[in-house]
Amino acid sequence: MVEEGYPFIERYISALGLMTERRIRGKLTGDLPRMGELSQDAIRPCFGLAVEPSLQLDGLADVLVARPPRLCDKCPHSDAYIAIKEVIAELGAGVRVMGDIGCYSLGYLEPHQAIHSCLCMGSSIGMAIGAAHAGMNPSLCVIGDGTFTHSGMAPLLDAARENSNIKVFILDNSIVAMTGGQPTMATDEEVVDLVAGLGVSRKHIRIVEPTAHKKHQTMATIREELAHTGLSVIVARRACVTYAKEIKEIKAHKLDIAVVAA
Ligand SMILES: Cc1ncc(C[n+]2csc(CCOP(=O)(O)OP(=O)(O)O)c2C)c(N)n1
Ligand code: SF4
Repeated sequence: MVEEGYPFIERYISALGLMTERRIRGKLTGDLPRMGELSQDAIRPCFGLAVEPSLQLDGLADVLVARPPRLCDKCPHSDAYIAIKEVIAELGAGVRVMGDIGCYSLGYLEPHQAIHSCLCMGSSIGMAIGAAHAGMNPSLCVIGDGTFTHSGMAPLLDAARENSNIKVFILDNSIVAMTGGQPTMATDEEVVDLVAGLGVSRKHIRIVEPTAHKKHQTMATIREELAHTGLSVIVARRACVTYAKEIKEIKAHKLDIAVVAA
């Protein structure tokens, strides 16, 4: 039984009593690893096949230099992180930014090293609320438009109800980029309306355009909201460059639906 993820089917089959006869082998029997990728090398021994020696070429390591994954060139998240980091640097050491899951999680790595946590979808806002309760000031977090509409709205409602002293950056790139460019549930003004609908004061919902050209404007907006004691949402709005074509198509399709509905 070669099953990705949790040994779900294997467990149900074992509940039928088949596993006691050892007819089925898999993760529960320890024949396959429970963690990591189900690579050919992990599976081959189950069929009595030897693991093939990995490719070793003299001097290969000099040519293929290992490097961590990184944001695409011209990614809007890069410009958002540059502005956020420059403002944070003005505040001195020790400022932490709660991160979330999406392309922008790569902001944890070099060259940005701009976020300091990454737990699960939607966790950044709740973590920032908790940190603010524990006395962290400023308490900052970043979340993508896809993740915000997936599981970030409930904690933002919480933050709005108690006017938590946190600064939430919604990185609205108009797409769910990390998982392959699926349509996002809300972008542009829809995000703003959602945020306002959850109870965040429109005065403290700010829109910035993360580009190198507008960096100083973005930084000024961040500084203004840092001076406010209470909840602020700063929407960094700029479309993902890699999925530009798909975003155009999705927006045109949405417009068609709106026209038909009207
Ligand atoms: C509970 C859960 N469901 C799905 C995923 C897969 N996943 C990883 S990132 C992501 C969304 C990223 O979209 P967005 O927040 O818009 O960020 P972007 O990648 O566009 O920067 C999803 C659905 C996950 N990590 N956890
Ligand atoms: S796919 Fe889009 S959001 Fe993701 S790193 Fe590339 S440009 Fe940035």
